[in-house]
Amino acid sequence: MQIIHLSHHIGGTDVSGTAVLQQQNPAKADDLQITIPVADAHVVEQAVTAAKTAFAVFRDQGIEKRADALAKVQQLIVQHSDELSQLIARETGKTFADAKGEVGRAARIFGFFAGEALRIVGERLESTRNGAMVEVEYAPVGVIGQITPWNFPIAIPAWKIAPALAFGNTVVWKPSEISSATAARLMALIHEAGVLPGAVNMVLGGGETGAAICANAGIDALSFTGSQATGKKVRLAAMERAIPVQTEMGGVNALLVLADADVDAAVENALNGAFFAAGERCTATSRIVVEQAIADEFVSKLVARVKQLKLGDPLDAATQIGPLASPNQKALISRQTAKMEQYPGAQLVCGGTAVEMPACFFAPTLFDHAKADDPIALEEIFGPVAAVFRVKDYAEGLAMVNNSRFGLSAGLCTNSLKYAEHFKRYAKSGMIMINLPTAGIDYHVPFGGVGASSYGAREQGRAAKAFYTVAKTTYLKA
Ligand code: UN1
Repeated sequence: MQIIHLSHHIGGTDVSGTAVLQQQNPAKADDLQITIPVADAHVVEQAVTAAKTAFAVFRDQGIEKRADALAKVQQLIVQHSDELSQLIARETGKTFADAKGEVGRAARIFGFFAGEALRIVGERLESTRNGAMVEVEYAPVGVIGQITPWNFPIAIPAWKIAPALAFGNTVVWKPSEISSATAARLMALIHEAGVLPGAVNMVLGGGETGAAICANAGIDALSFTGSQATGKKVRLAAMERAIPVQTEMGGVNALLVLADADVDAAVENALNGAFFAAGERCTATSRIVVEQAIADEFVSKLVARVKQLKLGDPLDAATQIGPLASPNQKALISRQTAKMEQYPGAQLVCGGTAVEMPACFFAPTLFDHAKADDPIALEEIFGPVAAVFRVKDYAEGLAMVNNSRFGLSAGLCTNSLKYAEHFKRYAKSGMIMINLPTAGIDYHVPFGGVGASSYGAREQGRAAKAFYTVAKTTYLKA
């Protein structure tokens, strides 16, 4: 059994505290034990002070220095890729292969924003008043409070921390208590890369630590990815203090499969979206909406593929699906699935709560004949559980896709340009996937949803500038 004691990281140094929280390997309890201190308002205040002090220096250090430091973080992540991926697998249950992909993505995000630091483009215009000019520059916001989830334990921190730094901000970051060891390794690499001490500060803990960040008067903007309930708390705290906020939450994402689609390819898209990464992606497919004409063929092919999925130790190269991230997650997904099983209408076709699974594993579960008001249509299930909704045609399918207060990612499988164009225009969603799984996004383009899925400016790609800068308008007369 390996034991890892974690510390906060404030102003360039590790700050220890009494271990309160714990995380174990969700695949096997005797492998790894991580102990985590909890930052209270006082520790958070120290971190905010360090970030404020660093901001005064960091914003004027020059864009080349920032770019170099971000590029160095990229290089260090690549160098430590195997070690980081193993830790992610052991800490969160993500498969080693998925973790490797995520670590690579995190590295590239730092690389992308190293470039962005060098092109913070402003504008210069003539004033409407003769002889005067107007300049618009994009200045840093200040100290950004960031709260990140466990399901992408390195990529999501990367897509918040890298743009914050690229545009000259400093950071107080609280990672999830389920992925704090991975966070601590990233923090150490950021430090090793030569980023100014205090520019990124990491405070560990659970909900109360997050609340202390949100309430701290020194925080200038808040960025959050996680649950609906916590997202709402973060937004309300930001409203109270009138600071910018972005919250990325879940979705009840739908994949619409039309009768003219390549059925085998559509099955693979559904399989990937619904079950890969054990369904623990905010972009995962939980509603598979299928045109009646091909529904029997589609469901039997999908069930055959689900039954072939190999569950096992995340470190084993043959494993396709690891465990859920924690006993709490397993209890939650079990409760939600049981609710579906008891609901009249939908039929369980594979998996389900009756299948006994060791540790935090949960059987990939599929329902058929679900209806618009089934529980799975209403609330996100952050696990390997999905339902097929049968519809008579495209119009009914699109209405079913849009029958949600969420709207993060919506997929369509078709060979028809007409339907693809229509779907792109009328699906109520921030991201549209044509003949691709609903999950699996690029880092150089905007990411985010509509409705209850997302709030505030988009993340990632060049869109990140909108959140991490403030437009400053100067009127100038010589
Ligand atoms: C992906 O689908 O590749 O928490 C990423 C999440 C999202 C990221 C999805 N913010 O699952």
